[in-house]
Amino acid sequence: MALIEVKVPDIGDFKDVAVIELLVKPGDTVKAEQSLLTVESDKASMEIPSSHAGVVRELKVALGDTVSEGSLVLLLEAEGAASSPAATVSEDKSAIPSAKSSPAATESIASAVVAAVAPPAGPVEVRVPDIGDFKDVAVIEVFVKPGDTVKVEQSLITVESDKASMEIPSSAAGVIKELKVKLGDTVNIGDLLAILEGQGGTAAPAPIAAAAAASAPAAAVSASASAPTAAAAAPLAPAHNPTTAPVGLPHASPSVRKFARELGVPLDELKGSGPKGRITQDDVQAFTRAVMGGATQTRAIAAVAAKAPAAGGGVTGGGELNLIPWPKVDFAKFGPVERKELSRIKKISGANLFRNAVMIPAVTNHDDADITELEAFRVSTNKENEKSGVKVTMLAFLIKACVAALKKFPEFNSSLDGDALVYKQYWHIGFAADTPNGLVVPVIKDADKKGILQISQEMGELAKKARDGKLGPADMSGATFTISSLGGIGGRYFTPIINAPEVAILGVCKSQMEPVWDGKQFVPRLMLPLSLTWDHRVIDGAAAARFNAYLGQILADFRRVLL
Ligand code: CAO
Repeated sequence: MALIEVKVPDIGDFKDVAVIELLVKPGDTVKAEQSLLTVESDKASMEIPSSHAGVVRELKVALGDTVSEGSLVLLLEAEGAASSPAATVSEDKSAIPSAKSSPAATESIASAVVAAVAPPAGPVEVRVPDIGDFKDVAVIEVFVKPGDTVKVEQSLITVESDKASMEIPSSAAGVIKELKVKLGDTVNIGDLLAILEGQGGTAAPAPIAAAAAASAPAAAVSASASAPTAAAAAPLAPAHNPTTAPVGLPHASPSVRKFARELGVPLDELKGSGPKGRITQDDVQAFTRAVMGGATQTRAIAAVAAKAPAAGGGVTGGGELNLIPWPKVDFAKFGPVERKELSRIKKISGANLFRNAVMIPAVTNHDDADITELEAFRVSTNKENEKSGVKVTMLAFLIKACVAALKKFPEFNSSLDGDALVYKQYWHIGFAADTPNGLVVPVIKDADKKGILQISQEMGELAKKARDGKLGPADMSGATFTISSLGGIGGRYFTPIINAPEVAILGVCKSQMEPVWDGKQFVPRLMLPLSLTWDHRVIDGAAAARFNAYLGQILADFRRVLL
């Protein structure tokens, strides 16, 4: 097998920087551009991406090592590489997509951030400096507010693309008179961030990590090491106002920040166990476990609990949720036990399910659909297509039927965004797949444009990928509605949990023959149990009942899809 040497690409003037995180281990499959490790100088941290896709054979660096451009990071067995025993391909630097450099791009971080010039007179405009290849990047943190006094190079905001996050420092010292950006805005080079009443001392406007970002566009960069500032906004922590949170930015790499945001973990409530108090992925997972196990609460949940009315009516007028602590039981006292860590998927999906169950006022409507004719059609189609190798499944019909119902009731295909509803003009349907490691939700994209055979085939491929643990983030993102089918297993009805930010989910159980009154007599019909859970902030009970009824009509007579 051909082995590829993956080396540190051109990372600007970063020299002898410490390896503070290893993001992969031998045996892991990595994609081109996937982050392999995080390095940190005293000014910034940066994730080093892989130049190739493949399987990690040997790590050549350890935590605490220092690396520079050209240092060997690991040996990779190339994906689909032609077999040539023990061949070692030395990586050509020009082939590293993230390492293309220009003279301007390789400017040193240190020189980019200082270069003091004369103090300004009167109001000073602070603009977004040259941030390399970053365009339309989102403002994800705002550290200051009008009236704050800031120093030169003090971080004002954090921006984030899909590859990196970086803090934008102030080019001048002074008092903030006006802030021109807010959370969620997108910014570009030259955009006005703030107007300061100058106090003397300005710097060349460069983000703390801009030089590094420009010289390594695919490297994720943040300047957390030197950052003074506030807390990240997190889904579980609406009470955290980033503009008023206490000073002291949580010290974590971009990937850990992203991971924490996905789980809804407020980073500012964590104590880092890494070097210099850096918050690691393990710290985020441990915090999630502690919250889920009841051993701790986020400040936001504690605040909600404190404000919630007392159980049973709250005659005291304030009250609490009165949650008692999670029971701590020494199970071994009662018999032999075995302790096993939850799988990674279970840990992540558990945190998401918990948030969705707690935060969404969800209601479930149950109904039945008569699929007698549809099942007969499915069986005969499969007989005719026996040789094609594609098995038409009931779930494929359900996906198509749901698309028709979603088109008729568009709010089921929307998401809440503050006080607005975002109606999606695309129909990507997720389906829950049971795997040995836990539940995953691959997505059939553009299901409205695909036929039953294509949907069945794609579902088969995605379900196999899911079982083999090979689904990538792209396979599991973008769903507008989800179906969870237990039809192949059994049961009558259940209450699926909505996959936020979607607003509804359909649960399906095993169909069975039932006596159905046709007005004159009972006739045997194949009935499919449907359970639709919906977000009551977006959908009303009547709409949900209509959605289920319409879905039932389509499943009973699929020709209605054409209408
Ligand atoms: N009623 C009766 N039988 C059904 C049925 C239904 N609603 N749906 C499927 N079946 C039958 C199929 O016809 C098939 O029978 P044959 O082998 O005799 O043809 C059998 O059940 C198995 O179906 P399948 O697994 O091949 O296909 P599927 O489309 O039903 O399911 C998938 C695919 C990936 C959804 C499924 O494998 C799976 O993982 N289901 C579990 C999802 C889950 O865990 N949901 C819960 C989430 S909430 O915690």
